[in-house]
Amino acid sequence: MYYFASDIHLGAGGEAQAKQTERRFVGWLDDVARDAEAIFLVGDVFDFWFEYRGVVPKGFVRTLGKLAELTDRGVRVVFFTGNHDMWVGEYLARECGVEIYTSPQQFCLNGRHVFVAHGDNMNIDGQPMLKFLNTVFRSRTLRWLFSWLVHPDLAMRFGHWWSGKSRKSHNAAGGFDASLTEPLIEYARRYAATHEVDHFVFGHMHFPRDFREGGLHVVNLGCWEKRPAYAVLDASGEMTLKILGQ
Ligand SMILES: [Mn+2]
Repeated sequence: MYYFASDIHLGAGGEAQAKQTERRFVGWLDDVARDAEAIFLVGDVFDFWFEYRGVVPKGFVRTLGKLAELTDRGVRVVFFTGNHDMWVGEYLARECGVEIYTSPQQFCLNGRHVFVAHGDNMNIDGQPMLKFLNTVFRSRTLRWLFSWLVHPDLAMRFGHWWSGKSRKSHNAAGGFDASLTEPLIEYARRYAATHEVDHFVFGHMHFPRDFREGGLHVVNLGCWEKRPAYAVLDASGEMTLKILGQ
């Protein structure tokens, strides 16, 4: 079995909420690890992450320990960066043994072509400002400069402020409904016209949705702040979206 989850946003909300989310997530990792060939974490696992050469953010020890334990046992964990944790460096790969991807990928799993992407920056071609910001945020040089110029405590304070602001603006823009997922479905439609894909898996929109249209299958994973959801690809190659605890 292959499992997919995204947008856990560890560290978001108050301390109590953050703890509860982490406990649920680690419990889920334990559950699915029983029969998982691989676990795909499809971006925004952390609400904010910035890594210095010798310094990583405090917290998340249960998650980091669990990931290390699973990969030590031979469970493959595939970690996609999202827009909240795009500055993940080599620490998670070295210390926790996860495979890290920073861009969309296609995998062949149980005989099916599965396209996996966090889902941010998928349609930025006609949008110069977004494209520019994307280049700035992903620049290795700027990241290096930032890490030498900005004290870690200040970087964390900035990051949490930025992350909270981005989540709030998302909420204010009409909350979460199915229409949020339309741009990614449109992307999948266009992509599938020229590529062979059986299942698309996206995160980012914080709205769980299982969309089928003819041969097109697009799964949006939702987020873990309110109603955790995940997807599972079974041995027959079928993919299903599930709500945790149901
Ligand atoms: Mn997110």
